[in-house]
Amino acid sequence: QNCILIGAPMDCGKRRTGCLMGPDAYRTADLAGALQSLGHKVQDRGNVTPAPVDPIPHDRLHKLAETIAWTKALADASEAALQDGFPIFMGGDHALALGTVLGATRHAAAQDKPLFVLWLDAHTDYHTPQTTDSGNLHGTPMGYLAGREGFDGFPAVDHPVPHANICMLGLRSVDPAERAALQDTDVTYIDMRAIDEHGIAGPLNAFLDTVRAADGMLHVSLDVDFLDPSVAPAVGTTVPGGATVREAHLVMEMLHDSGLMTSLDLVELNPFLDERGRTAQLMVELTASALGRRIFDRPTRAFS
Ligand code: DIR
Ligand code: MN
Ligand code: MN
Ligand code: MN
Repeated sequence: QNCILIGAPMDCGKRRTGCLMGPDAYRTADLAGALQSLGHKVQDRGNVTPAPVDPIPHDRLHKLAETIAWTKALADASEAALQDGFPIFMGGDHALALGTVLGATRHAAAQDKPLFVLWLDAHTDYHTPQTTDSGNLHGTPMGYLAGREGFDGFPAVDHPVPHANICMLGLRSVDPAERAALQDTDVTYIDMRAIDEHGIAGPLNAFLDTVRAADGMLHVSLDVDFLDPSVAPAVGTTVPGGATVREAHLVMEMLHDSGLMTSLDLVELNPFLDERGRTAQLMVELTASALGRRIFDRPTRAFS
């Protein structure tokens, strides 16, 4: 693959700062080297810089103007990178997906292909600027990309991601307004209980089958808090009861085997909260699994 690393040190999607250090933590943990060792070509395009803005004072929403500027800049960077290879966005908080996935919707529309989104997160991030209680816009990208109303000032989403093309995996913190809005849609939501009951492979395979059947493109957005905080502490919004290291690797390995993933976000890493870079290191290892790292090739043999 032609891997294109893009730094997105976006830090305005929530109040607690530190995600701006994420891209350099991934560089320090040698994400590029991990991918090169798998035989990939890797180009680091450096960090995206949004246009300077005058702040828009708002009684509830945090850093609205900055978030809009990032959305525009990242959408352009994402659309351009998708023409050249496989983009990996090194965040930055999850508000960056407002832009990276918007770019992917434009690219997919130009290719005349449907876009699918796999959202690996404790949270659904399905708010609108009206429904968010926190005012933190990192809680809104899935709402925006699915075409919900109320994103005044943001670029128009001309090709919203159909709800049936969205799979959310790892959920365990859903705000009441998000829950009410999502229950009426055909989003595939796989919460932690479903994972407890069925494991990850079955539900994920079912989703990947629909992507394959539609000949779709697949954007994957990996929030650090998808993982259990005991293994990935460097995130502002820790929620106990998350995915284990092996569950997360399995997701990544299955994504690689599917051959369907066309772009990837690594979001919400806050290196300021980390213990000696361990979360950055784990995220690098997961990304390597998503790009082909294997313990052994499969299948080794039939077990039953
Ligand atoms: C949270 C979003 N529901 C909010 N949380 C996070 O602020 O509206 N998303 N951290 O990943
Ligand atoms: Mn998130
Ligand atoms: Mn989250
Ligand atoms: Mn909330």
